[in-house]
Amino acid sequence: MLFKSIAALAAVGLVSAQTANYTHGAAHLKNAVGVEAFFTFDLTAEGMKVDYNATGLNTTYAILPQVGFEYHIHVDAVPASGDCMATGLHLDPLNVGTAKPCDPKNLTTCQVGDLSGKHGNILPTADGVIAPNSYTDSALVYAGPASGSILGRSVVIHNNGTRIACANLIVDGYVAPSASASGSSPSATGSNPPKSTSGAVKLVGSVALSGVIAVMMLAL
Ligand SMILES: [Cu+2]
Repeated sequence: MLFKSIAALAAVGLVSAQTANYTHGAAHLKNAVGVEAFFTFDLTAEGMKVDYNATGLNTTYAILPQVGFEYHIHVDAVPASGDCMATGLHLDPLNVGTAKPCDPKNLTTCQVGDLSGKHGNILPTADGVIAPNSYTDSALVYAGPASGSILGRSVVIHNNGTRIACANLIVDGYVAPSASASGSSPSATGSNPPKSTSGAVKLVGSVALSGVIAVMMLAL
């Protein structure tokens, strides 16, 4: 038990040391038919503060206006071609999958990248203007790219499943690895984490699991 406690402490320490490196990211999505959206991701003491606003998301454009637009963090960056289909799946480091719908009241049922599942779809408006919106999501982290980090990812907006707009999440100070260097960790700071920290990042990536760690520590 003592070893577990020390390991948990060490893991948390490593994660906070890493996340201190990056604090701000932004994604600017734009498509050919007038959809434009701005997302920012700011690391705060409470978690990742997400802000967004958009234009072009009108009720005519939405196939299902009452459902609105879904949006997610996808694992892969948008290629030079701009093809949103090339961004891969939702960021899902805990392998939650999509078999069960995301229940915002139980975040363990939600993929980390399923932002609209956790925080609500973007509902279209008559003029397409989406007023500024904001929330904090503590599952989103800036950490090693092999983990559940949002570094090097993309933001994708869907309309009834179709990927209508996407853009890379550009994080201040972060340089994405080149395609040929996949598997190696890029480092703007020289503080590459050892591979073993990825499990720890996944753990603290979830509010619920963080709670489990806290309870475990109390029990010791
Ligand atoms: Cu998506």
